Amino acid sequence: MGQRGDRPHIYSFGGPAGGWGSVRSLADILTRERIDARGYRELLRQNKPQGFMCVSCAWPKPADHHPAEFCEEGAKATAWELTRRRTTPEFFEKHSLSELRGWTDYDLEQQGRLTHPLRYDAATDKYVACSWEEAFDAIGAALRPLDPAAVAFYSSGRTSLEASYMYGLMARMYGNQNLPDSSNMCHESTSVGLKAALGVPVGTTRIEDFDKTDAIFFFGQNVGSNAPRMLHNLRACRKRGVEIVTFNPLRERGLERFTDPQNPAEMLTLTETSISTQYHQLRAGSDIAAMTGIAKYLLLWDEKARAAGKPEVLDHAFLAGHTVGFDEFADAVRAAEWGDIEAETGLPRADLEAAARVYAGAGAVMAIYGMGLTQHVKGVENVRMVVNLLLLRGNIGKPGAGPTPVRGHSNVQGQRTVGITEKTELVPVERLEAQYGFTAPRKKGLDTVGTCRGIIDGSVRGFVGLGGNFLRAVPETEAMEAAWPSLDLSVQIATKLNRNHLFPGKQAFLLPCLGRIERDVQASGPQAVSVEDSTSCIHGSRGKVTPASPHLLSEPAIVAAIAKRILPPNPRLDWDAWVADYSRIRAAISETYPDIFGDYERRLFTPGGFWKGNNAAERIWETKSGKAEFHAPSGLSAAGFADVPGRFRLTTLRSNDQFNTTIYGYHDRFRGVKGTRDILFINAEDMAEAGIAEGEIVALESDAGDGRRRRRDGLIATPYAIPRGCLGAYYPECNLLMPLDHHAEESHVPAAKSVPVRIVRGNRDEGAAA
Ligand SMILES: Nc1nc2c(c(=O)[nH]1)N[C@H]1C(S)=C(S)[C@@H](COP(=O)(O)OP(=O)(O)OC[C@H]3O[C@@H](n4cnc5c(=O)[nH]c(N)nc54)[C@H](O)[C@@H]3O)O[C@H]1N2
Ligand SMILES: Nc1nc2c(c(=O)[nH]1)N[C@H]1C(S)=C(S)[C@@H](COP(=O)(O)OP(=O)(O)OC[C@H]3O[C@@H](n4cnc5c(=O)[nH]c(N)nc54)[C@H](O)[C@@H]3O)O[C@H]1N2
Ligand SMILES: [Mo]
Repeated sequence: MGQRGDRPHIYSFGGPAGGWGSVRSLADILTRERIDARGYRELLRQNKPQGFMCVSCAWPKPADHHPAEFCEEGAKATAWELTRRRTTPEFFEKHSLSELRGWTDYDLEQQGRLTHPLRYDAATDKYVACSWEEAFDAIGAALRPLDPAAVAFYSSGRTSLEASYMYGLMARMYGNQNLPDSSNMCHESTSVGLKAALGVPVGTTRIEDFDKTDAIFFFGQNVGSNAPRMLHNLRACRKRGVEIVTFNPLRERGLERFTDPQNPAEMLTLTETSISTQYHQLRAGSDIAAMTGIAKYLLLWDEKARAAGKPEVLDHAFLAGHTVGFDEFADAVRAAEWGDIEAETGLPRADLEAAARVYAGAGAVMAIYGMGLTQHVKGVENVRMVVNLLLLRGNIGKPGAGPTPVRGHSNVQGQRTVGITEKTELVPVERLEAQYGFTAPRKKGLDTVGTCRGIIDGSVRGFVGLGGNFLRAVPETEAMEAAWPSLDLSVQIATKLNRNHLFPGKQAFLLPCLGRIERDVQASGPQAVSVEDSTSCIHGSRGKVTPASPHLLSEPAIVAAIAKRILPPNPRLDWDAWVADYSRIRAAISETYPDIFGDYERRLFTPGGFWKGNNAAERIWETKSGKAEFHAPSGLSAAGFADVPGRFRLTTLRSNDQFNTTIYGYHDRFRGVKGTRDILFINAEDMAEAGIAEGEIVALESDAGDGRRRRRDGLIATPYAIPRGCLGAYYPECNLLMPLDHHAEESHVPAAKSVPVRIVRGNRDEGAAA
């Protein structure tokens, strides 16, 4: 396995995604985390009815599941939670937070599961064990006098529907909608873009659509690392001859070839399925241009066909009956110049013609996408452009077709469903008010960028984090780390130690909670929770493993305890009764959201989940116009800054050996990187032009032109198949290069996929520009 300190090693990976490499990588991590037979048994319960739902990605869990419905990444996430390592109060006696701030993300989480509630002791700069009562009382005493507008309640998308509902309700009863969440850094561009275009904030497809599709267009999602179970669906598509057209600046192995690690025959014969039938390495941030090029051909071919009396290429009946804005969109597409499209994408127009041919020839098209589209200044326009493309041939609301955003965290989509949002219009406030007898706030709350701004300018005074690693995941790392200690209160509810925990507010608590795989026993007996996957299917999840420590509380129990300290007693809301029996929380959820969660309890363990429904999938458009809406893009680039000599578009990447800020190891197998994460992926011609030698250590500096110095040193220049003018480097280590203001318009998702930077050679002091 790739450990830091192994000699950094860059090699050319010749194998497929999955395959023996995946089995080996998994075996390594199971050994390192000291997983025994019990742990292996748990893996077999993963993503099965009555089992637990994987804590890794949000890909659907099918009803007709594989004998082992997990992947390398899901198994790593399970092992990470089941580890037998422990981070105890004795550990904190030995290490001050100043010392721990010198540790890597990997080393911090590698200490294992947190075992006791901890209070920060400023005198010794250490965490010390405290009782739950002491922690809750102090948190209540600190929060009550604060202006509710000055407190943020963050949550990461792993938290269950039950805990999320309680958390959002608590914030609103406390007096704010400051509910930033990981979605604000992720698929918020989808939630905003799809909602405006189609009236639903989520994808319209379901797992069955893979059986009916004729072609898949794949934008900016790294399936092999980040949603590997989807490879099974893609492989099945390829076996039926479905075309898969991929747009990605990097050659990602999972999008090229795949061997099913759970198929012994394939493993033994080393059979591979090639995944993409076309692979277009466009420049980062140029997807609008690429789709404009495709649309140009479609419009052209349609005009010719109609003139010649041949079958039309566009679905005019659908356009007339179901859409608005087509003419403006078509005008914008016709007006775009080929020279500009080629310059922006770096692709010859023949490539876009080939992609357009596949699109025009397919009866049903799915468009699958991820962070490569959402994390740009024009991230919402990227999403709208996907919709434009699909609408041209009626590819929404019919079998085998539709937008398919691949959500990140296992319940990130579900959190929105039950009220984790800063936006009043997304919550049934009147119903909440009637249900609980209070006046809910109407003022828009803080999202992630707003919370960061508030922490930096001092207007946010209190922060509660329900999971996640906020400080590490957000942009502008240095200013954020500098400002954090001025908070009056910071509370972190977590399973493992991470960097955010090392930056305490004036008062700080680190509260250890149960993970989803663990048995959660409350007054009425063992409890289940639920999550919503990327295709809007809701699944029950039951943990069975003995908790990592007898002192852990569940997330619902922790939220309830804080709620009781900060809210006046309410005869309509018995927090203790909810914690005693989670079916009461679900009953409350179904009262607030009867259309989605009717008969919740009975349907909880439906194989494959129960579907919450999707109007756009039935061609009911709940948009302003009542139709599906085209959107003419404002320009060809999504980057949000001009190309000038020496300025690069940096795209920040996940390795195959991490889950967001959790670093499992130092081996990015598919990209051939071992022993280090200090890599700068760069085009060989760009290296030659700048005179940079392979393996040379360089730095990146922010080139945002805002006068602020941001610099990342110590990157190993590594020639890679990436377009000229683009660079790749790992998240979260490069977040310090991201300006806080560099985010998607409308959705405010930090624009992590094209960050303006310059390469700097030489050591820190010389700083000679390349
Ligand atoms: N194992 C594992 N699984 C995960 C995660 C993890 O960290 N590890 N994270 C989870 C979370 S929260 C999320 S949101 C998802 C993230 O999963 P993804 O959506 O796959 O996100 P990224 O890994 O950031 O990479 C996105 C891909 O976009 C490409 N790309 C970059 N810029 C552009 C561009 O401008 N255009 C196009 N077309 N492509 C571009 C990159 O090369 C990369 O292949 O995965 C989830 N699942
Ligand atoms: N540059 C750059 N920045 C990015 C991205 C990028 O692509 N590039 N991606 C963005 C995206 S898509 C996302 S989603 C965010 C991720 O942001 P977050 O969701 O905030 O971060 P994670 O790394 O997933 O959080 C890991 C921590 O969660 C805690 N944890 C794990 N399981 C549990 C649990 O069951 N309960 C509780 N309470 N805590 C738990 C552990 O303590 C662990 O250390 O980062 C964003 N930041
Ligand atoms: Mo995410």
